[in-house]
Amino acid sequence: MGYLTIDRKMSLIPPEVIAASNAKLMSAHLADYDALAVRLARENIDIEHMVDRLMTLQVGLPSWGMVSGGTRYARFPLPGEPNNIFEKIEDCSVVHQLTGLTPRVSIHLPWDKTDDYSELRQYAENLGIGFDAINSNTFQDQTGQARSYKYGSLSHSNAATREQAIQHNIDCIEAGKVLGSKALTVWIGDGSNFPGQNEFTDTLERYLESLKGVYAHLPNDWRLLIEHKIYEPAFYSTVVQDWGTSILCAQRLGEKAQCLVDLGHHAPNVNIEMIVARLAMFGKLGGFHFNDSKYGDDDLDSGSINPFQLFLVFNELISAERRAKGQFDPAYMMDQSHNVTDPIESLLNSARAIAGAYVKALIVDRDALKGYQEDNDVIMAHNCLRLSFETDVRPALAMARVRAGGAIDPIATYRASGYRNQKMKTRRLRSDLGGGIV
Ligand code: LRH
Ligand code: MN
Repeated sequence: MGYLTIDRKMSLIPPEVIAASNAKLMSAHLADYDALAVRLARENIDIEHMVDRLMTLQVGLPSWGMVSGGTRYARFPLPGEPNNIFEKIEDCSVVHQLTGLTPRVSIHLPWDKTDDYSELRQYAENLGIGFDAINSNTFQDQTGQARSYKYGSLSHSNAATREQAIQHNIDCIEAGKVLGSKALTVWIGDGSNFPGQNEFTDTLERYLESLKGVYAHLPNDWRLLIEHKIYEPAFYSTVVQDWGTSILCAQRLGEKAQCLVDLGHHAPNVNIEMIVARLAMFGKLGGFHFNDSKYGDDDLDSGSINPFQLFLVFNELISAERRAKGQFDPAYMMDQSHNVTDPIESLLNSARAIAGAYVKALIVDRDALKGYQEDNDVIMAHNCLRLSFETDVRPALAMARVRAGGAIDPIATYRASGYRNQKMKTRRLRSDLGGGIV
């Protein structure tokens, strides 16, 4: 997506803390690395090449995931959690410093609204953090807002309400241009709770008409990412309910419009990796919100419930990348809600799970797989994937982190730094216990 590499000028975890933590683990790490190198070499895989590829992987962090998340029942504050976008970016820089994998934050407006976005950009770049897709929000009403989104936003029956929602998305693009972002993610909660409440075609036509107004304001090098979701907050119908609706809208809007796949936005047991293959085949795979779920849109840590599915998604991504001969760069971002863990620790774990799925997909013997598929040798084809998934690639992940100035064991190093304890002393303790995602 043409994002510039940003050099961190200030490190919030003292490098000596990382060095001391790594020193304890280095000899075991190097022994494990050499063993994996030998194991992979037996399959003609050069581990150094894998590590080089891994060091190009970049995953955007969700600004709203830096605070203790909530459900409709309650949110339990975390002492030392951030209170504003500046503090959220501090925590993002810690995740990037320890993993080398997360150089950008995806912000949400107006949750992260600030008076001076160039000041915010400067602050973030000083900490080595850039800005990924901007997320608009027309699923909540803001104090003093002229028209309510209770019955919808971009698809609302009232033109003035739609115009208000269009203007908000345009404001998001304007803020993003100052921040150096290159994409706008549009997820709307528009839908209905009762049969008869909405006319399905009227609502989608209104949505498309509104999005045309937003699309017209996109800079040439930007993307508009359409995020579908099966249900919630609407519980009978959702205007952009599935990938089919999303791709048809993206095709209708134009080449800068693509589809974003949030792993938690599908009915249980939907074959998400096949959706990824389909969207890639038609050149409309624009990005991801990585997370995991067991029941609904649970926004749990990536790879924490169904790591095999995450691997199968990356298997399709590597296959699509080969087909696209390089013209392929979906925006990888996380979208998680950390209700009972320290968000930094969950994101450190999730970045590692995503990197693991990526490397395991890289080591799949695709020529052998193709042969078995064409020979309908079912077991051997399946085992091609199983073998890679069952390969312990952690030494390669750790080596990439070390070479990026990060930690062999990010969680242990983070805890050794006492970062959160420090923030408990300097940050205001939030008292809002109410429900809600943030
Ligand atoms: C909707 C969603 C969307 C965000 C929100 C925080 O469920 O996935 O991506 O705007 O979560
Ligand atoms: Mn999402």
